[in-house]
Order: sequence, then C-alpha cells, then structure tokens
Amino acid sequence: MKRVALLGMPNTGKSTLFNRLTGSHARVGNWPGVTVDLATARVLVGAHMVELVDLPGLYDLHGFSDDEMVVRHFLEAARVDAVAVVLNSSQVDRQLALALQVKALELPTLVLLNMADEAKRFGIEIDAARLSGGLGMPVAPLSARYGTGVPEALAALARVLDEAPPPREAAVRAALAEDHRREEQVEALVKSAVVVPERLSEHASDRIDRVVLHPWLGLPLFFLAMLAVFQAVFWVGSPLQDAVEWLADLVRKGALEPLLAPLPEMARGFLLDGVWAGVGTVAAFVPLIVVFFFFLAMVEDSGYLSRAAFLTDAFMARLGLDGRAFVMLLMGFGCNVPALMGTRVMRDRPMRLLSMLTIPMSLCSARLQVFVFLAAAVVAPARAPWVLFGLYVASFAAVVVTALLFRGRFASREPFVIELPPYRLPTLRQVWLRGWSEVKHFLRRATRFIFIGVVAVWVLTHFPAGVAPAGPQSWAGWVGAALEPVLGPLGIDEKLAVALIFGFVAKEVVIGAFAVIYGLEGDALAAGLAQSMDWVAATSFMLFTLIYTPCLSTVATLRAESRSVAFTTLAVAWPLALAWLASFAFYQGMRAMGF
Ligand SMILES: Nc1nc2c(ncn2[C@@H]2O[C@H](COP(=O)(O)OP(=O)(O)OP(=O)(O)O)[C@@H](O)[C@H]2O)c(=O)[nH]1
Ligand SMILES: [Mg+2]
Repeated sequence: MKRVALLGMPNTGKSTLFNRLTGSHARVGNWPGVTVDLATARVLVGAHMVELVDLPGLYDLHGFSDDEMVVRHFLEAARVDAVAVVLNSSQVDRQLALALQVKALELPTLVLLNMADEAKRFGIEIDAARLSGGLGMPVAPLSARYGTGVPEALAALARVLDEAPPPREAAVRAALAEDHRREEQVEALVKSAVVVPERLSEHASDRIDRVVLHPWLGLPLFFLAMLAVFQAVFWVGSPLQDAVEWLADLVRKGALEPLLAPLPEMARGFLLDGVWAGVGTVAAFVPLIVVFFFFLAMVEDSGYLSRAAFLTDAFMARLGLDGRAFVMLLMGFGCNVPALMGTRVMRDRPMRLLSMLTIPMSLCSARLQVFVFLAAAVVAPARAPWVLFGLYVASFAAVVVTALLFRGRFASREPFVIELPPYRLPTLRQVWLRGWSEVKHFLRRATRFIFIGVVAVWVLTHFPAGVAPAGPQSWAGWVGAALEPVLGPLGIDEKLAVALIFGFVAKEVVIGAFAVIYGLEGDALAAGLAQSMDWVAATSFMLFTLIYTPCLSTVATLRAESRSVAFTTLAVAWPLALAWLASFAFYQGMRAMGF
C-alpha cells in the first residue's frame, strides 16, 4: 500500500478533498485550523491502493505551533510515497512558497490548485501547464467542493505514484536549510503563469463585511445572530424531541412491558426503570442536539466564525486571550472536547493553557440538555427562558473570571493575525455529514458512558436489597448524607447529590439519573422534580452543574493536550471551587432576598 499526504495551508480544502476522495467524514469548516490531527482512509488511485492522510494546515514547514508540529513529525517519522500539496487558487501568490518548500523535501509531489471555482469567479486565471513547467512538478486544477477536475487530479496522482521511488522519511530540517531564493522564485512563477485582474472587483464578501464588521454594529449583530440560531434550534428541535418521547413510551407500553412481564420483579425493574427509563430520557434529547449541530455546522461553514474572532479580539486581549480563543469557546458550546483540541493552533503555550482552562466553562450541548429538562420541569414557563439565558451569562462570566484570575500565571504575547476567508454558502452535503457524525458520536457516548452511568445509579439506589429505592437506607442515601454538609448550603439535597456525582462521567447522565432515582419518566418525572425543589434550588443545582468538574472525556482531553498532571489537576479543582462559590452565593442570596 502507498501512502499519500495531503499538505497545504489552513483552510485550503484538504479535508473537503479527503472526504470527497475517501467518503470519510472528516471535519470541514470555513476558518483556518479545523483539522488538528491526522486522519487516514484508504482509496484506490489508478492501480494503487493508497492510504490518504489528511493533515492539519500549516503556513510554513518551519512552523512550531502544536498542529504544525503534527505535520512535521508525520513527515519525519512516516514513510510517504507522495505528497499532494493543496493550494487555494485565488491566493497562489501567497501559497506557492509552501509548494517550493515541499519540493525541497525531494518527495514525489503533485500540486493541486483547489477552489478553481472561486478563482474563476474572482477573474483569476492560472496557466497550469506553464506553472507545472516552472515548478518542475505536475499541477492539476480542481474544485474539491463541487468535484470538478477530481478525476483528472486522481489520474495525475496515479502517474506520480507509478514513477515514485521506494518511500522514505523526509529530512525536513536539512531540506529547509537554504530558504532565501524562494521568494524570487515565487515571484517569477506568478508573473509567468498567473493572471490576476487589475483590480479585484468588490465581491459579495466585502459588501457583507462592511456591515458585519462595522465598528459598533458588528458585535450586536453577532449576538443577535447567535440568539437567532438558538431560537431556531429550539423551534425545530422541540417537536422532534416530543416525537421521540412519544415513541419511547409507545415501545415501553406496547412491547417491553408485555415482553418482560414474566421476569422477576427485580430484573424487570432494572430493565424498565433503570436502563430504559434512564437511557430513553437522555435519548429524547438527541434530536435537539443534532439540530444544534446542524446549525453550528452552517455557522462554521459560512466563514462567520473568523469574523467572530475578529470582532472579539480586542475584548479577549484584555482577558489575556485572543480572537481564536473566542472561536474555541464558541465551539465549546457544542462540545468541549474538539474545542480543547482546536487550541493547538496557538503556538504560545501559556495562552493555549489559559484558553484550555476557560473552555470547560462553556455551556456544552450535554449540559444544555440537563438545563432544558430541569427548567421545563421546575421553573415557571415565563421564567424558564430567563433562567436558561442567565446560565449562558453565567457561563460567560465564569470564563471572564477565570481568565482574569489566571492571566498573570499564563501570560503570553503572541501576536495574532486572523485571516478572513470569503463567505461560502454551506453545502447540504457538509451540514448533513456533520449532523450525522454527531448522531454517531452520541450513540458511542450512550453505549459507553450513559448506559454505564445509568446502571450504576440504579445499583446505588436499589441496594442493599429490599430498601426503598433511593431512600436514606440505600447506598445512594449514604453517599448523599455524606455530602450533605458540603452541598446542603447550596440547596442540593441527597438525591441531587447522587446525580451530580454521575454527571462527572458525562453530563447527560444527570437526566438519566433523575429518571432512575425518582423511578419516573417523561411528564411524571417532571412533576416529581417540581415537587421536590423550587426554582431557586433548581437554578442553584444548574449553576453548579454548569461550572463544576467537566466530564470524563474533557478531563482526559485536558490531560492529553496539556501533557501536564499539575495543569489537569488545576483544571479540575478550580471549576469545582468556583461552582461551589457561585451556587452558594446564588442560593443564599436568593433565600436572603425572600425567594
Ligand atoms: N468554493 C470552494 N470552496 C471550497 C472548496 N474546497 C473546500 N472549500 C471550502 O473551504 C473551506 C475549508 O475547507 P476544509 O476542507 O476544512 O479546509 P482544510 O484545508 O482542511 O482546513 P484546515 O483543516 O483548517 O487546514 C470550507 O468552507 C469548504 O467548504 C472548493 O473547491 N471550492
Ligand atoms: Mg482540514
């Protein structure tokens, strides 16, 4: 098998091409730094079975940010048969230098001029044959997004592979020793093979940016846009959620109850009130989450995220962070894990650590499920949206407080230049791929964490045998009683304390745990919860859930990305302390005010 690496600057469409060629679902987004790790898949190229490797984008083979290191290490450690350099056709003048650097590695190389569609729209003409002659490497124009030119590019790659010598590791450092003549070479190449119109006509992106990046309209517009996205998520997601609940109930009444009737009481209770109730309650939120990610994919693919980074950069700088950190926080609203990995684009370690410390405070979609559920169950309809909104504000405040407190310890001064890619209409294909991969992700979590968590809660609440479920005599009751001195002042009772412990595994387990602890489902569960707490206690619980220890996957990612146990400990302990303080202040303050 041959190995071919896709290499190029960030946001040139490597992952889009990778997905198109291999049918994979690698993440794609219209901002630099989407891919931060290797992805591989097999594909037939001519007569060769090829392992195609999608690499993170890099500006320069000298680069030393963590994602650029991934590329360097890969080239130095893996045997590569050929490299496909992916360039953005409308920026060849800036990107050719990288192609020349790759040439210096003396690996068989094919140059792919991607985004040919955009270049054409901008009136840029590239003479591929002449460029190929000048570079001394084959050149193929294509559009990864629409598929034009892809068969020709594959044929060219097959020819490169036909002639390729046995693979070897690249000596990156040695090859880059003399760099000085490259600039002149690029200039000569561009002059001979590229025609750029005298004045690039003002295109739609610039017109949109005049409004969107307006000095004082920009930020309000951004927050309005986010608000609209959230409204849309609930507007589309809620009816779907009801449908799943209805379906789960139907299956239980129509199939499971009759089917399981012959089983002994204990086993039936375990399967119906433990596993089915717990996992089913969580599953009801899947549609909401999928819709959420559909919208996130659209925002990501449009190019608006880079604008968000631009707009917020000045504010983030005061926190010791920058616009990229803001984008990662925003990604964190989907899931903290990819957001943490996304910080690899920061080359300055202190800033990277500071943003990794703040990202777990982002109200991720798993926590959103808990809050939507509790707010609907316990808080009066008129007040519920405000409680949810308040939690987003609290999430933001926790980030600000954390950054301000720790920016001294993680001080950095890396200059930051954001690139603003042109706006692109999200394609249905990409949005669909993203939504689908989230469903799969949820199913994996469901089998791994949620199921196990729910079963553990059931065991804790139903043993020793014969006790009242979740009563003071059960194991869960003992745990709750032990935690009472710490959590009591926050208005969190023993039952909720048990749910919190399991929320450490995955936040979704919290709702599953409610179903198991109360032995109820759907509307009955909501009513049961409403009886056992008022909105102040519920909000205090939600505030704690928002800030305290991130889930197990997040902790594992923190550890892997920081490569530091001390930092991981801080990233677990600090939120715990902050959560306690925030909930204590809220609960006692509200009670003091007579609520
Ligand atoms: N118009 C047009 N857009 C494209 C084409 N190929 C990719 N894109 C868009 O370019 C953006 C970046 O695509 P990605 O595949 O994520 O780019 P990447 O090179 O993997 O980026 P990094 O992982 O950040 O290095 C996305 O919005 C794609 O939809 C193309 O041929 N034409
Ligand atoms: Mg990519």
